[in-house]
Amino acid sequence: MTKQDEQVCVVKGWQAGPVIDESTLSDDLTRHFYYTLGRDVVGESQLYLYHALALTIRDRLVARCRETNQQIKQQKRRKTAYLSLEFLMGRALGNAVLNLDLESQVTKALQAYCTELESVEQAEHDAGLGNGGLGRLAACFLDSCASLALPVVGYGIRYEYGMFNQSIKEGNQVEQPDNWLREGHPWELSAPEQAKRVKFSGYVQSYTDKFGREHRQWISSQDVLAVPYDVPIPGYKNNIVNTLRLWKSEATDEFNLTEFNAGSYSEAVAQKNLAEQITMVLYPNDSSENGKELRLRQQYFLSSASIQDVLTQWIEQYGNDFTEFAQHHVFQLNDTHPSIAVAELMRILVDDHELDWDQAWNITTKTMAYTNHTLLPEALEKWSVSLFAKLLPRILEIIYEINARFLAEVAMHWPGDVQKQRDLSLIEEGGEPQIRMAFLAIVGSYSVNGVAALHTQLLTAGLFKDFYALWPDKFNNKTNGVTPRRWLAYCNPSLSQIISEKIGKDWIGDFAQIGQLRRYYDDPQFHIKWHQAKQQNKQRFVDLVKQRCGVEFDINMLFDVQVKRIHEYKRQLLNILHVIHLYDRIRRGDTQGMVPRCVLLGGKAAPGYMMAKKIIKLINNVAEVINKDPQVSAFLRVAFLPNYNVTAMETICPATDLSEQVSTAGKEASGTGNMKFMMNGALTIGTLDGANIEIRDAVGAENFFLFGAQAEQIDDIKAHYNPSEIIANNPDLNSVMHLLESGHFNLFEPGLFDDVINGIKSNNDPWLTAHDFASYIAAQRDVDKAYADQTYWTQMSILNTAASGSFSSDRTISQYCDDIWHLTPLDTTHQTVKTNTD
Ligand code: GPU
Repeated sequence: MTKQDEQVCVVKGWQAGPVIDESTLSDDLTRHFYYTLGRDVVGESQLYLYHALALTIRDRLVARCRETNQQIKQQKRRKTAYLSLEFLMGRALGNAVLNLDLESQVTKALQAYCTELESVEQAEHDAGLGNGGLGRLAACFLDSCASLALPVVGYGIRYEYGMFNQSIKEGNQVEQPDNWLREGHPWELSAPEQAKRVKFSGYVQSYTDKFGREHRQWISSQDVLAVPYDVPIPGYKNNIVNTLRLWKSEATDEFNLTEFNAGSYSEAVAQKNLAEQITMVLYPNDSSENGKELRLRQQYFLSSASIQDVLTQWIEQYGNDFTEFAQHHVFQLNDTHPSIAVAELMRILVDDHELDWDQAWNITTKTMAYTNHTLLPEALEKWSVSLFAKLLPRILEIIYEINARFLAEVAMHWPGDVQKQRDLSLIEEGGEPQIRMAFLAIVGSYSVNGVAALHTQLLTAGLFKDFYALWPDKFNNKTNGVTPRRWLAYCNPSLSQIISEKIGKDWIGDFAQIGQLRRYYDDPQFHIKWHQAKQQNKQRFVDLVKQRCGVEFDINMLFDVQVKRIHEYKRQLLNILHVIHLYDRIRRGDTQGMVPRCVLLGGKAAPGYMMAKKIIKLINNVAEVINKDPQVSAFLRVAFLPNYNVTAMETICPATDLSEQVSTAGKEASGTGNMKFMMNGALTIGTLDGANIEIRDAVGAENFFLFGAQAEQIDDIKAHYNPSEIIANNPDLNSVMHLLESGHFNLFEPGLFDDVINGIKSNNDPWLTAHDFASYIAAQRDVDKAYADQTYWTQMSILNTAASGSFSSDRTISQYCDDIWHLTPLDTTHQTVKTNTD
């Protein structure tokens, strides 16, 4: 090789220079289509074309990702590891095209195949590695971290099966497995050479080292291999590409071989299955725990592999000296699901690296930070001590030690108060002893945050008040947000276009600028465009509802939408009671002032949550009765959208007029769907719950339809709650209950909704449905009045979008960064692979 050849190698290689000539996107697409995938005909599904395009774009991501990582390493950057059992990513293609600014090039390249991006995108499966809000929040956060050039790595699980697919058979939810990897996942790159071993079972023994020091040792464990799969996370037009590292479980070789050599072939295979089971499926429970052993295995598997990964990288760079470790690392725990990481970091530092306890504890409590996402008691994780003893014997010992030292601190703070020690102990006694994971997370972290102002306030005044008394400075609020890239710029091109015509395009990267839109709230020309954009979006939505539900919606009617997980506290039931009330009015001929509406509900129920499934059935039965009544269809149409997911929301939120956020006050920690609707110009009908409160403050009370009991009133109301009396005194509700009780919606299935009816009528109804009915109906009447004046409605719609600036996850992440993480943004000008902005 000549000197000159060498030079060429370096320039073309990965160390310097623009690796990928941006003008060759077309060539790359064709190369991947013909050679990487070996295709020459574009099939009807365009699956291979999608794969070829994804690979073409991945090339561009990989180049930038390498540079981002190099910068982090070379500049010895402090960074955050975001640990989450869920990342609800949805599709990646459209988002990557937007963030890399490749739209015009992709459009051009696809012309050769006689197609367009919107059509090719349909071949991509949603990455549904999450249940709902918590998982989607993690996905929005990754987008914001990369867009703000922050060194943040997401750590999660590569579930073979994601969130189940929901279909509706005779009005009932049917679950089907989500085999999302079947046709391949072109975005990921595996790194088997970086696999980690995770221990399970076995036992602990003591040994004395040559200096006479006592140690504990976890031995005879059954190890499982954690193999990383990296998914690139592009920032918005800044050439930063972060990483989401997802772990897949595999059997270790020797663990198969022992059995195999002993002649037990089937046992060896069974063992392999056990190991591979760990990352087989996402648990489909939202805000509730089911205490299954496999779930605990998943939690430890993620926590251990991720902590090991960070420590391995540390040791490669700094050797065995951990004195500076806490200056360089933060672990953000997404709820308590990965909170076992607290004990795992202690174990590795103490057992494997022989730090003394105090040093290790100092490092742990300077690096761990915990986010709480719920106050619901059924979602507060507890694991039985006996399960820990069997599965994670050494971790249990460490938790006991953490607890002993913590309780000594409690005793100092509240001398002689034994009850306080019981209340705050990491171990709940009485019956089967349980480990309180939230307490472990609080004790082990330097920061504890809630996800909306009210939520944080309720946490510090209620559930965590003693911890708040002990460590007031640990607690802080970080109101959630959503990424304006996916949730406005990408999913609502027609609205984005007219926004950009007025205020320029910078709002996409700097969402505080959306406030400038306020200037146009009464500009008649702008109103016309705003309305046109909405009508276009409504047409897409109509097509979706027609195709998926067989129900005919009309773009000239008000679109009233509630899409989210089905849960009693979210009160889809209250919504359907209103629908029944409208139906009742129409049948009585009382349509005065009624605005024609299309009501859409959608969401999945946890497969074991019987009441939630019953509510789905009720919605479907009500919809069927209403939709086939010709007398009603001019005023009211109702549909339940099967398989609500991230991709469906991308069509739904741009088309919605009215966003239903009707949870019982104090129950919804924040909500994030509420923010997506607001950004897209929907008005909210809602309770004073979670982030609704902040949404209303931002947009002004006059642009928000408020109803219902307030959080601080709930206890009083419950103390003398008598729904029968409420029903008797409210003719509207009485009439609705009568329709329900007479079996009007279940003529051939008598008694089907008895549980639902009894729930509403129970003096112990925790959701206070009957209580809030009247004010909900009144607020819905206000909605009709407002919608009847389209100019007024459009004004309010514009003001909602204009006031949504602070609900960008960029704002949220900046606050995490300023108050908790203390990271400095990467240098985006140092990235040599540049985005082509032609
Ligand atoms: N949330 Br805990 C979930 O989606 N799943 C969970 O397991 C738990 C909480 C939600 C909250 O219900 C919702 O109010 C919040 O907006 C979201 O987390 C993100 O913080």
